Amino acid sequence: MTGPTLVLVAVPMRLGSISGGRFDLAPQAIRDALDRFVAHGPKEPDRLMELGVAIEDPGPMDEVASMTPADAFDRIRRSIAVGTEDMGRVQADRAVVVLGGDNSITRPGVHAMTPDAVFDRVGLLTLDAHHDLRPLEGGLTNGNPIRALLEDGLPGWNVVQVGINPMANSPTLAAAAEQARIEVITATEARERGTARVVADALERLARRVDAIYVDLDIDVLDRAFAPACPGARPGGLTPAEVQAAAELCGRHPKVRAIDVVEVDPERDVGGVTVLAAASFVLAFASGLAARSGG
Ligand SMILES: [Mn+2]
Repeated sequence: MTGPTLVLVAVPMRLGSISGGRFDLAPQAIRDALDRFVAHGPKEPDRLMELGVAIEDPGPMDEVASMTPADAFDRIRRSIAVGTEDMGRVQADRAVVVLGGDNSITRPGVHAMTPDAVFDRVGLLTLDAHHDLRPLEGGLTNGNPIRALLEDGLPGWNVVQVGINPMANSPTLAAAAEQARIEVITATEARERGTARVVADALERLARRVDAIYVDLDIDVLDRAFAPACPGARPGGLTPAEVQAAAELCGRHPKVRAIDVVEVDPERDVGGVTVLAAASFVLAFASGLAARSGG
């Protein structure tokens, strides 16, 4: 057997962003940054050295950069769904890393977990400073993918949000999360209880009632000191080491089919801090995936 496969789906979506920015540049920037880690060599771009994880890269969807979230929805949904499959069947030792792009891509990403838009057995873990529950009036944006998914039929109790910053979300949005019965764990709570423990528990709780888990990793879950390229990052967020541990646990879990890495604008980065952190999360996820083999 060939071992686990990581499928890198580049989604250079940018028009979903409320604040604007070059989120379309992030897939290539993160891809390039992978070469600056020893687990991934530039001479073997299709393999994560030593981990035994093969990389498949269907190539960027350049056209998405000039499309609205509504127009790009089906294109993105299909690419992620296909990435989870080998010869038309979903495989437990395959996982998709969706290289965003802005956070609006989480909606098609979650849709890719179910062929028929029935969400009872689909779980969503967000590592994000924000609820992303803004109103839908005015269209789909990076501020409302979770609101859109609830409207689409995703049960709120299938959603766990880790890393929420209470200073970065209005009380109205916090109330909306509570009303939808979304489980919310703030960055402070995660730090106190141990972020790795919190994420492991969340994955186990979700896995008891769903067949497929999608992870939304908004890099603004990091403290702003670690994520200058994320317009939404604020002081008080998680550290790169905490998010690496979380990403590895996600990669390890057999029900996690896809993780997106979103909200990085490389033009705002300082010293490569954010892009390198994002690349390290891809590698942490891959090393978790490597541990799935033989399962
Ligand atoms: Mn977000």
